Amino acid sequence: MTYQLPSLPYAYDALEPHIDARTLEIHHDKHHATYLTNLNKALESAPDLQAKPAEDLLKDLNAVPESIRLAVRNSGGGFVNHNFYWESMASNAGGEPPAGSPVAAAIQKAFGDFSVFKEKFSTATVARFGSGWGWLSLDKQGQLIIHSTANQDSPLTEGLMPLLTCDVWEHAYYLKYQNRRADYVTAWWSVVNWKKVAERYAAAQK
Ligand code: MN3
Repeated sequence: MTYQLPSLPYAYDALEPHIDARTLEIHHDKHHATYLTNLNKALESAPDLQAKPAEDLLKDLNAVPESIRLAVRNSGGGFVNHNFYWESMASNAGGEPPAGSPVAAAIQKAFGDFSVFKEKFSTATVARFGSGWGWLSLDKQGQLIIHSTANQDSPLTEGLMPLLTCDVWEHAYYLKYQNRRADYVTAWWSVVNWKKVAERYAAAQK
């Protein structure tokens, strides 16, 4: 069994005008698809690993043979991170977490005001040098943290539980925003799927 490319959970133009249809189409159909192809190729030599959820490979990269470990880290990370990114967004979304939800309370407790959280997340994400991702995750103690990863590295590899992500590879924004990464991140807040983040947070509490 090889891994399959999930369909986008919405139409290409669903995140307009914040994320344009052309960018979303190329990002999903070409970039995401290539990570998947390369992950499946890498695992041809380790068919027993294909039975595991791809997330599990990233949680324990040491269990992956050394000859394909870097390929799994990069292409497996690219596959899993993009699945997570698509679901972190939705049309008619953005705003703040559902009022009274546990995740809203946790953000307030960890960062103070929601606007402070937003500013810290944006700063950390925009500042990621080169290509990578901005994250809101739970650490091993169950505390909310804002961090970023390089390339296609996954928080799962660091023992963290991701709740929300923003892709800041240039392919995520260059057609519409060119070099203006900060403008893309500002626009991205308008499509954050807080309902999904709340679900992930609730699932992590069990
Ligand atoms: Mn990407």
